[in-house]
Amino acid sequence: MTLLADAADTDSALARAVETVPDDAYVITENHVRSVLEADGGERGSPPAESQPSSPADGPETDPSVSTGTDGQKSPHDGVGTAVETEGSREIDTDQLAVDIAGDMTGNSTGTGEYSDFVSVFRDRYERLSKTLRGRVNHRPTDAVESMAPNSEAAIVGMVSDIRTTASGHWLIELEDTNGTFPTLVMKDREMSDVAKNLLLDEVVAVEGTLADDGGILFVDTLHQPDIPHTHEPSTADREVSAALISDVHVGSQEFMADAWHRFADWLHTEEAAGIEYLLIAGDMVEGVGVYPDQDEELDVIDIYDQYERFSEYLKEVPGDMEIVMIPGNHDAVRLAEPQPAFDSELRDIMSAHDARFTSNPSTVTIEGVSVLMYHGVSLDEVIAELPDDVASYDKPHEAMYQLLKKRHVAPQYGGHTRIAPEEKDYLVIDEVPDIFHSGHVHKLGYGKYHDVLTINSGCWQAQTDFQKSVNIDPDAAFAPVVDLQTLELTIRDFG
Ligand code: D5M
Ligand code: FE
Ligand code: ZN
Repeated sequence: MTLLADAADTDSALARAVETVPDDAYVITENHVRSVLEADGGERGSPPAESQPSSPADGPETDPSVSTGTDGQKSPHDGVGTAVETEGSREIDTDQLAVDIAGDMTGNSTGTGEYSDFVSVFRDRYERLSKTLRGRVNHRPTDAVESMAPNSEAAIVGMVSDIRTTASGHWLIELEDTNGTFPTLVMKDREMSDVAKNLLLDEVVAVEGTLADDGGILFVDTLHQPDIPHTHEPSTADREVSAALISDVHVGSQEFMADAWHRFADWLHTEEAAGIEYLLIAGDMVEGVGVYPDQDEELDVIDIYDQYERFSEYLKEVPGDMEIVMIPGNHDAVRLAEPQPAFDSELRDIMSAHDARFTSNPSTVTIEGVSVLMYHGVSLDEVIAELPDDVASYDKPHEAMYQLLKKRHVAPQYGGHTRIAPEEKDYLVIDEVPDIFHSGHVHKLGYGKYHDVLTINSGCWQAQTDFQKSVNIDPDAAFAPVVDLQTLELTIRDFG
């Protein structure tokens, strides 16, 4: 209505809009009107240069409160509803695009939830994580340690099966391997108590120490996590190309920030963004239904498939030649338990416009030689809840991600808040050191480097919900972290 009212000749614009609608349409949409107005030469439009966001923030240090775009301007996204948007001042040589995906478990789910599945997934986790630890200590199986002489030196590689503090503040950690369990004690004033306080159940560690006088407990001298070696040297692209890393779009929520999204998509069409050939989306494309209690009161689109249709329309605003990779999150219409398989064929069909790639959560996506571990991030809530504030907090979500890197596992703890499906193989183990670790979920922007792994939590595109207000979560919305794949330099663009 607004578009029609503002048109130079409202009556004729209306008449032509009615003419253009297909015979099977019941309503005249914004798109029909826009196509008519555009055919008129864009009466409401501005010269292309001005339709770009005025000046998104240049970098992390820049004031993020930069205004971008102006309502009502003609923009490349005005043709939504049909094909992907390809016009704009940029063009990608699609022959040069290089994507390789590892760790996709879609179609390989074997778990039935039986006891035997838990045995095999734990065995696999233990085997793969202990491999990196075995070289660092001269370990013995727990049953062999049991029969060692009192006061001897011993080492164990095991999964944390119990952890508690004693009355005097020491850490009592029970370790489990494939042969049994053995109790160990980390003294509170020892250096490694810093590691002990950051341990979670079910992660795999190595300890070295001395057996007690009665041989029944190991006093720990050194405690190792699998961790990221300091020697890790990230790979870089051999041409000038960048990737935008986003997550938590939440289309279908009343709080989805459509205007900010339009500004982002418009900006991607500009010369300034010409090098951004990849878009990685780390889950929560849509708001979903029934994810949290009372969520329906804040839904803008009630049907889950309609939400994906709507998401797909927004995605079409992004340049058609960009390479897009998507993993699901906890609001998406795939199983909640991790690893989450990729979107099924029905959802892929809805989101098919860009020929995007769909892979499981988590997955390792290598673009132009740079490996990106994409993980939605549900376990971060648990890491933040369980570990001390100074190592993991919502204000510094990237530091909570560092903890996952140290544990070499994206969701170590079973039976807690994060739902984990036992599979034959533990897809949640971080086998290879990634060059970039990309998560979302907590709706907070945070980034940093841990042993040269660029770690990014990409915030969200959803303004504060009632729930978030009630628990004082202040989301970082409408930021787009952009990584230069040749230098691994990060720039944060603000479209809010
Ligand atoms: O969750 C975004 C963030 O907010 C994540 O840290 C969980 C938290 N959150 C949001 N809504 C709820 C409810 N209702 N209960 C508990 N925690 C919540 P996301 O799942 O990405 O929307
Ligand atoms: Fe989310
Ligand atoms: Zn989420």
